[in-house]
Amino acid sequence: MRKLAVIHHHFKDYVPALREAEPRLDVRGWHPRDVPDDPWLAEAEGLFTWKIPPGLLQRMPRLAWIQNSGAGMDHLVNEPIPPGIAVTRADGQFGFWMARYTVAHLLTEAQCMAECRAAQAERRWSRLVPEDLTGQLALVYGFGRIGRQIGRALRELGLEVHGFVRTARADPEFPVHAGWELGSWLGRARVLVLSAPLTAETRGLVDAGLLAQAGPRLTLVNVGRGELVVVPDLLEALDRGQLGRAVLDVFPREPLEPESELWGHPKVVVTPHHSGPSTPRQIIPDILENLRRFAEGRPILDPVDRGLGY
Ligand code: OXD
Repeated sequence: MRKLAVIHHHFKDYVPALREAEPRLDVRGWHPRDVPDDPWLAEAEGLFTWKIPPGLLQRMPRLAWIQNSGAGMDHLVNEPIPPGIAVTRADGQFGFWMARYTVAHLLTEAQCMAECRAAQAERRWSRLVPEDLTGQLALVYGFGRIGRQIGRALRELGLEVHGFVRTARADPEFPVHAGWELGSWLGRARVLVLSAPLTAETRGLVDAGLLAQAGPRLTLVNVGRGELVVVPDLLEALDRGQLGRAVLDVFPREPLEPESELWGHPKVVVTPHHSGPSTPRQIIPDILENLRRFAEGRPILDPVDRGLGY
């Protein structure tokens, strides 16, 4: 029976769920803080984890597969993972969740929700006209499974959606451009959604230079990684009215420091990295095929390209 170690802060949720999903596996789990000196670990061929505790890999000489418990891989980039080990990510249902998140925040603006609540509180009949989003431009930077799902949801609201990826490609569903073209589209955009992984190329993408090309109605939504945005540049651009609003679910340091200016800024919405909840219910359906393959000793599908970082 092949062994899958679960080293995860939510191992108590994941171990029974993984056992149920693939009963042919011997699944055992520990909190990353309490990994024991157990000879079973040296036998394990699989590892389900988020951050790898220091020294763990050296104790797992038979390891052949690491399943990351989320979509982002940036925390694994500098891990000394031997090249023969397949590493897979899970974006699970994140696309649906992040689409809901993006739509919720955009509609809150377009439907004048805050103004309606304020008027209600004053028992005032206010003739507020919702904004018509039809035909307005939505740019989604990072157009893999997650970005595409966000794009589809925005298209359902009537927006014209364009995707941005590392290398431009023909796409049957949406216009998809190379990332470097983003700036030239920004001035006309109503919303820019960041759903890209953190890589050397995307770090600091939204900086003063890019924001100088934005328009005052632009809403920035970041569900990717905090480091995609240069926060001081963003604050300055918001203060100067170079863009309208920022909805941020991710931050360079999490939890966001209590003293951060972002908390109290009138044009910023801060949410606690909750746009794509990672739970067994979200993750396991996405990794089922590889769990099966692992149990049967067959090759793992879709390992990440660690050179690219996703
Ligand atoms: C992820 C995350 O990458 O939760 O999955 O941020």
